[in-house]
Parts: sequence; C-alpha cells; structure tokens
Amino acid sequence: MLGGALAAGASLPIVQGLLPRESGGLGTAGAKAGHSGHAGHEGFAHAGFAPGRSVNHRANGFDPTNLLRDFDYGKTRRLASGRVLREWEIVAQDREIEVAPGVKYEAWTYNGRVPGPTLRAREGEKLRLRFLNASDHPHTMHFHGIHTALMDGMPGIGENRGGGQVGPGEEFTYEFDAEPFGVHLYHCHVSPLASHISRGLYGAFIIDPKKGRPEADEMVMVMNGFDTNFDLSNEVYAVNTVGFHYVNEPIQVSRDELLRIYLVNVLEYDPLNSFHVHANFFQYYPTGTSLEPSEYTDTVIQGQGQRGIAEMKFPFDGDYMFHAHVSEFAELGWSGFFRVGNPSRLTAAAASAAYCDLPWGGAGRKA
Ligand SMILES: [Cu+2]
Repeated sequence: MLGGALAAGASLPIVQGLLPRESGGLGTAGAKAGHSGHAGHEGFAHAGFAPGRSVNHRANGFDPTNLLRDFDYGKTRRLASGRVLREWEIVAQDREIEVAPGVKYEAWTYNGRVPGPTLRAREGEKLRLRFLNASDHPHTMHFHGIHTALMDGMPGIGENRGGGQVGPGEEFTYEFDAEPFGVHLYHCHVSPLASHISRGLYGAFIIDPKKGRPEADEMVMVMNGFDTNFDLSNEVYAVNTVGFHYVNEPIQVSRDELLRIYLVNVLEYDPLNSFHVHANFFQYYPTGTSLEPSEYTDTVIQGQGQRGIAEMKFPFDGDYMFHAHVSEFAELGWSGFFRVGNPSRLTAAAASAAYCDLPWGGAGRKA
C-alpha cells in the first residue's frame, strides 16, 4: 500500500525546498519502499537487539541521545501589543527509519524525525505554526491545549477555510495561544487514527509557566512503539524511537543535580505504558499543569496521550536502569540507563543482562 502511494509523490515544488537538509528529499523514501521487507519477530533473530549494536543515526537523521535535550523554541518577535509571537515551520514527510538494529520502518514524520520536534513556548504567548504536507498522505497537526475549533487539526472542520485535513502538497497555518502551562503533545488526527499516529506523527509540546520552573537538567522522553509488520500490535518499544538506545548509550547525568523529565506516552495498540526508575524516587506532576507534585514514587502509569513531569536527583554515582514496568515492553526495547557521574565498569554486565530472555531467542537468551 505504502509503496504505491510513495511513488506518486513527485510534484511538491513548494515544500521540497523546505525539507530539512539531511532528509534526502522525497525521492529517497520512495526508492526504498519497493523492498522494505518489514521484519516481524522472526526477523529479529537475525537483525535483533544484540548488545552493543546500534542503528545508523546518520541515516535516520536523528540520534535519540540528542533528541533528549533538543527543545525547539522556534523564532520569536514582539508584537505591537507587547506580546511575544512564536513561530515554527513543520513539514510532514515520509521517511524510512531504523527503529532497532537492522529493523527498518516506513515512518511518517514531522520534520524528518520521530518523535517530531519538541515544541516549547511560554504561557501566554501567541503561537503560529505553518504546517506543510510533503507526505503522500493527508495529515493534520492536532495540539493538546486550549484553542478554537478551526485550529484543532480535525478533519472535517474548516476545510473551506484551509483547515481540517491538509492534503499532500497543501499547507495550513495554525494559530493559538500558549495555554495552559504543562507538558502536552501534538499528533496527526487523520483516520485511521491509530495508523497515522503509530507511523510517527507526534511530538511533545511544552508550555513553560510564566515564572518558569527551578533550574534543572531537562529532557524529553516520548514513550512510543512500532508495529513493524503492520499486524496492529507492536514489535519494538522505546523511548524516543530506537529500542534499547539508552542501554547502548546511557544518559549521562550529574550526581545531586535536579533532573526534570518531560514524559509523554503516545503508544498505540497497547492501552497502558509505564516508567520506572531503579534505586531512586521522583516527584511526579501529572500533565505538568501544577507547580506542586502530586506523588512521590518510582513508577507511573500513563494511558495513551497522558503525560507528566518527573523530577529527581541521583545521590550516588553509578548506572541506574529505567524501563517500562510492563516487562514485555522492557524486553522489546523500552529500557535504558542513567549514568550518574563516572561509575566503574558495571555497565557492560548490566547492559547484557537487560537483553536477556528475548522471546524470539536473540542474543543473551537464558536457557
Ligand atoms: Cu496523518
């Protein structure tokens, strides 16, 4: 289905010039579509999650280590009224990405990456997003927040005014105020919804409170998954797309420094996801809409579209695992490590332990 559709998308001169430099343009994705050979569980026995193996970040065009702390503040200018206008340009494009070593996936992306850029604004600003559809499929940008119906990215609402569903080669500019403060998300809202979202059309959307939050090492974790054989269930689970990435490359943090994680769950096909950190506890702010935490815990559950802020400090150097407390997800990619300070060489052993018991008999399987 996708191959034929991709082959058709040649005539988008307006948006072609706006594609991110590393994207390879529309032609690259189309050329690969003919021999995609989506891997199922069988495929992983060969291609799988062997310790130390990595995906090709350069070919992907993004590296999950960099995505963590990559906040897109757009461009700002002050309006005559004194308000700040914050503007972005977002391009939807089809693009093959590698979601686990050797496992390719025909993703649909915002700005060539999955998740899309983490859009960040301040409460009360006026936001303007020019959305250009360079994909071969109709899409929208549906933001969680408070805005008018026309700006809601819903097919069927506002097509006669350029809104609603945005077809290939078309564009629409969304405009709304940044409210309420918190950690939110945006995603495509075209049917079939699960497939448009699970293909990769989502991202985090952070609105900082007017007075800001205390200084911290901030990062974004978008919990996602990939249905690589299109059977309406996921074969790969991850944070920020690449299964086991943060096992291979632990997240470096500093001892005693406040760590603030903007945690968003966009997972399709499974009703619940979770985040658990080892050897530590965190303050949790559901949806980030209050400055007071509601829970002190080491595990949170999020349904799809739920999100929140987790704040913690690590008092001891070492490598500390974090993972979905749904064990199946953890063993299919949704695992990682925080590396605090300069720990001794615990990691190699811990990392290979994390790979154990892969259900399809991958590397490190216990008898
Ligand atoms: Cu879509």
